[in-house]
Amino acid sequence: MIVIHHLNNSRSQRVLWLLEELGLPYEVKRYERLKTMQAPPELKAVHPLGKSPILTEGERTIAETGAIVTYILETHGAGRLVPERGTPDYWDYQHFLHYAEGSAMPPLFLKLILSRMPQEAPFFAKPILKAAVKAVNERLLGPQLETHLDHWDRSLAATGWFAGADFSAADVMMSFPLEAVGSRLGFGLRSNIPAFLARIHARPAYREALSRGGPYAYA
Ligand SMILES: N[C@@H](CCC(=O)N[C@@H](CS)C(=O)NCC(=O)O)C(=O)O
Repeated sequence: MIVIHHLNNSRSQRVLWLLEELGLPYEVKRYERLKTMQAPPELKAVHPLGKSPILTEGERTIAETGAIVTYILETHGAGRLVPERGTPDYWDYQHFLHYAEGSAMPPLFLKLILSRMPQEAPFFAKPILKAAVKAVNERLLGPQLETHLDHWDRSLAATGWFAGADFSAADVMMSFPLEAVGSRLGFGLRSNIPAFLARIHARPAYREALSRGGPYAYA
């Protein structure tokens, strides 16, 4: 049996959604974030990195969402939710499968961490930190995020999906960065992104995954 070690309000929600889309049986083992937002230490007993998601099945333990998604598709997917190998859609699929965590999430995570720093600093350091965070946002993260958002919007323009004419696991992987931006920052005038989110949030498998995963602030 596939077991997903799932942290509340986290990117792990995507894995539950993928399993629902494929109609596969699975168990969810839920973990609650600490006040610091970190994962509880019990997750380190499952995998040394102690982050969610983690998949276990029999003797196998896999961490890292992209690897988990690939494992599920290759061992239980029977070719579903992956474009035909070698086609342009397949390479778009590969791009988004890796890009979601490799390139889209790091600036979002950095922005979140930096936004918290002034609040948590002693009062005398707050003004300096605020100015430093503002400068990093204006010079580095802001322009980078604009480039990412344009890439998402343009990629969705033709079909409404990230890899070809059909819904695929690339859409599942990309859901979290889009939801994270949607919940904190917004998309400006880029209409293809909110349309994509509305479409995935209406899918029965997405709704079912929410009921299995518990609280999720991004949907
Ligand atoms: N790139 C990794 C990121 C894993 C990750 O950072 N997961 C977060 C959940 S959103 C987590 O466990 N955070 C708690 C912590 O870092 O202690 C993946 O996609 O699996």
